[in-house]
Order: sequence, then C-alpha cells, then structure tokens
Amino acid sequence: MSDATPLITHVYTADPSAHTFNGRVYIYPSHDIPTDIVDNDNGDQYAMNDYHVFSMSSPESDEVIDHGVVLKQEDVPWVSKQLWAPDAATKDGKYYLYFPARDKEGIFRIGVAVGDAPEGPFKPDENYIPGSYSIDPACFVDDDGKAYLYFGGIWGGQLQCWTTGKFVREHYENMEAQSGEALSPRVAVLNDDMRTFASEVKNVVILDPETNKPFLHEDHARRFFEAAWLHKYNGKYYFSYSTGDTHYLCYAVGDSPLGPFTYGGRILEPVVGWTTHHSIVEFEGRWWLYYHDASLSGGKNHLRCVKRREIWYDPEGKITVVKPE
Ligand code: FUB
Repeated sequence: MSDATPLITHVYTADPSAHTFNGRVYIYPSHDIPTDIVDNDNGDQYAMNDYHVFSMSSPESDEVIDHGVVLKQEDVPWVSKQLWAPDAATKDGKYYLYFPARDKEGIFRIGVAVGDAPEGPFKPDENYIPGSYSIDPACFVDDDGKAYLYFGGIWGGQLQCWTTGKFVREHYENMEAQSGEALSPRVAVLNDDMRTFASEVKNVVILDPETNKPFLHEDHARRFFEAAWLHKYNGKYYFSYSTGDTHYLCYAVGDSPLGPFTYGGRILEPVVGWTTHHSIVEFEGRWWLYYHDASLSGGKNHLRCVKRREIWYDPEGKITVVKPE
C-alpha cells in the first residue's frame, strides 16, 4: 500500500489514533458522515454519531479489518451530538476509549467507555469525566504505568470559553486569545481507574525556542489549535498538534509528560481539506504517522480518509518524513 492510498474506503474516517496492542495496529478514528450542514467555524458540519475500530497486522499490511460499530451516540446518556476525535489506552487488561462530544447544554466534554478487548465493544460511563472539557483527548501511559489525558481545541472546540476555569459561553465568539500568549492545550493525570482525574487540569506549555517563552496568539503557524498527541522516543516526550487555520502538524519536545515542551518544527505540511490531525505509533522498532486528508471525497472537509506514512528521527531527535540516507 502506498503512502497516498487511503487505508479505509468503505466509510469516511478521520482523526486516527493508532496504537500497537497485542502485536497489531489498532486505529481509533472519527467516523465521518455526509450532512447538508454548510461548513462553518463552529464545526457543525462534523456531525458524527458513532465509532468504528479498525486493525492491521502491521502498518504495511494491505488488509484493514473493520471491527464494526463499537460505541453509538444513543448509548451515551450525557451526549447530545458530535462524537469527535477519540483515542484509546490499555491498563491492567482493560481497554479505554476516550471521546469528546457535546453534552445536553452544547458544551464539549470528554467521555470514557471501557472494554475487555482493543476492538471493543465499549461500555460508556453514565457521565463525562468530571472536570473534563473541550475536545480531542489523547491518552499517554508512561513506562511507569502513570497515565495522562491531553485535550483541548480552540474555535469550535471551545477552549477559549475555559480561560477562567469555568465555562463562559460569551467567550465563544473570541475564538482564541485576543492578545498575549496563545491558549494552551490541557493535561490531567488519570487515576488508576483511568476514568477520573487524579490531578487538577494543567496547561501544556509550548515554548518558542528563540525566546524560551510561550507562543503569542498571533503566531498562527506555530501555536496550538487542536489534535494533541503525546509519544515517547529515546527518553524524550514529544507533544504534537495541529495549528488549525494554518493547517500544519507540529511537535515540541520535553523531559516530562507534563512539559514544558520546546517547539521542534513541522511534521506535515497542509493536506487536502481544512483539518489535519494525527497520531504517532511505534511498530516493531519503526515509527509511523497516521493522519487524514479529504482526498477520498474530492476535498469535502467533513468527509475524510485515514492514511499512514513512515517517519524517522535524525541524530538530534528531530522528526523527519524523509528517509535518512
Ligand atoms: O473531526 C472533528 C474535528 O476535526 C476534530 O476533533 C478535530 O481535531 C478536527 O480534525
């Protein structure tokens, strides 16, 4: 399968969170669906209402298995609409599916559903994770077993409504910070139950390597927008994300899963379609970027397809999509 080939063509998929579980690659994507809603900055056109799980025997396999619907909107009591970008994690033999959706008041929250196998099915908790908000959860379990949940997204992801620690609906129209520092993604340590926060929600600080200070809000080419991901390579923690309206995937490197992280560069240039979103996974010593574009639908922003390509690290730990000589 070439890098340009969509992995899945019988349904539209996006926001792929890939993990190696039990020697296979499992992909937890959004399941995009057609809608008549016209594109807007609120993201109403992303009207998804269920999740499928997919798996491959390796990133290079030509066969992708669709394990079917593993969670539906109607099965989650607190959700009103919009099942957006999910992630999954495993601990002590259980599998956890993390997902953002709007609650009955239209506020994005993060839910969790639990299963006994990576391919589900997943049973959702009655309510969202207490203290959670905004979108795009990404769970990282460190080598010591400690788990972290990263999340957040500006504009339609509502992070700009949470600057006081409480949801302020009137701040929605600001879309992002109006001056000074850009809004930061968030992280919380998870309890051993993987379903509640053990810590307060903290800012994930991303530093400009030139100034050693957080990016200013007008730095749209480098500031955080959405799509957090955390992976560990060679003892360092890599926090990667989308810059949204400038359409880059970027990364920053730190010595702790809680940061701070120093900006390291771009992973991917803009793809077909408005959004860009990814995950990075190791499989048998090689590293793979899972991402999406809108090529399968001829460029419809809300009808996307998951792809994958290999990535490498140079001797200084910088990510490159070009194979070293
Ligand atoms: O899929 C809906 C939203 O689009 C995701 O939550 C964002 O990351 C963007 O990909």
